[in-house]
Amino acid sequence: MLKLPKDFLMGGASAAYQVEGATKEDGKGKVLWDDYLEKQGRFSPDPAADFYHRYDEDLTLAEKYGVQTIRVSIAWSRIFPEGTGKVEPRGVEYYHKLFASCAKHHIIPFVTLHHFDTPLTLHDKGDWLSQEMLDAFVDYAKFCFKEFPEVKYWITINEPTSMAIQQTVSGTFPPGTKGRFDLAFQAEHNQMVASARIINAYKEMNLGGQIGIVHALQTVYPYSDSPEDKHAADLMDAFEDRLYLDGTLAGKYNPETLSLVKEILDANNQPMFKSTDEEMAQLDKAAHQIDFVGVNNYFSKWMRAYKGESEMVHNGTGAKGTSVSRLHGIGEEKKPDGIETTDWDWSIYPKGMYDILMRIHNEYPLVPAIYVTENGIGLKESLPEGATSDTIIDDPKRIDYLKKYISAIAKAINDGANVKGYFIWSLQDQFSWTNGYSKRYGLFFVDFPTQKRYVKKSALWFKKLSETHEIP
Ligand code: BGP
Repeated sequence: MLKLPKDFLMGGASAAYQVEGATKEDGKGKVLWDDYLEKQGRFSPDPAADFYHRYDEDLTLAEKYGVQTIRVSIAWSRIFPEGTGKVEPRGVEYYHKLFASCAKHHIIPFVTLHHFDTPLTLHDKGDWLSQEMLDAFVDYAKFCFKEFPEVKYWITINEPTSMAIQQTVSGTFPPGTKGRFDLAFQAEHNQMVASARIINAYKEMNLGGQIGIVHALQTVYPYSDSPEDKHAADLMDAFEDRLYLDGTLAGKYNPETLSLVKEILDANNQPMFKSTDEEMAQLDKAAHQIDFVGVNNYFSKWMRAYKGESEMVHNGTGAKGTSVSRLHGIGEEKKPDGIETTDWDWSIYPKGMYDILMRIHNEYPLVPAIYVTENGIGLKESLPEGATSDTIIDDPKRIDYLKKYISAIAKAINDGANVKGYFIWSLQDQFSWTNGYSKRYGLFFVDFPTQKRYVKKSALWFKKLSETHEIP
């Protein structure tokens, strides 16, 4: 039986906008999503899991089921409703109460400063493309470091790539721009610079905690052994993984990575992103001080060569087999026969998790530790008729998924990767940015209309693993 190390942390993940609800309460400022979602009319971020009022209930459950650590994010616009300037004391107070509740339940908070929820005022000024946003983010981070000394683990930014690619390439995040690879690369470089400035500032403040960044990392494989398909895989990898591993964990961009990026941009007649020597010095300094990298890995990708126009169809409803992803200048996604997928077309491929952890271990030796900061499976789940508060929701697919992926992590640890913890996405069922409420990931089922919580079988499985460190 595979085992995890004794000091391995078992956790649950969340993000402010996906769990808190209460988007109009206690002086919270608007974020990029509020008006956008209202206009879209598909679903509302309220009530989410009403964590703003029910955090203690969720942390009680978490403690009971062996969750030793949680990922939460601070909603920047609860603290600075306008992004900068005036502080909202009720927002500050809320997070002090949340962290006190964590301490009461012996749960370590890993706190993300930006998880896809830019304050509207700064989004309107260009979001990650604006220098003003970068400076405001550094100020907000420093405020948090001083204000919340009870936090010992900080994450600067969640998934810079997903944010940028969805904002300006696939158009699935506000403002919904499509096909602008140049803007995505610039926004990603800017996020890495902002993250580096924050890591360097945190280290100067000498607060004794740890700090890292979280990346969405998908292992990319060629669809066939042909040189064309292999090259498409290399391009996709540069686009989604390699540039950010280089920038944040090596502190410099490998010339080969840059030439792949340039090839994508040239094919789309778009300019290369800009960087300055001073920014590169910040990246280099941060890569030598970063304490950990967070890996969010759910699925892997297979690429084949493609010469046509870009075409992306997002499966946001769970209608299996409806996703399309063909990117001009990169390639086409095509899964080999026999690869299992979820209803949202995400491949289930634990070897991809093993491969990405080993890649970081082998190719990015500066980073001292890795946490798997998100992994899990979205499923369509419902409350059985006549359910009582003791009803346990059966979720065998989740248990099977977790078993396979956590085994892949254990194997990577045995092979030398310094993976220190695992956070399931997600702690409880939450609101999903582009899927609303029907894609459930939680260890705990949330009946959204009543906000009642129900335990899933995976929570029992998780508890056993957390207590024994043996993968059941
Ligand atoms: C990650 C995000 C999370 C979460 C998760 C699941 O990219 O960091 O915020 O949403 O993916 O994605 P989805 O909700 O689209 O299924």
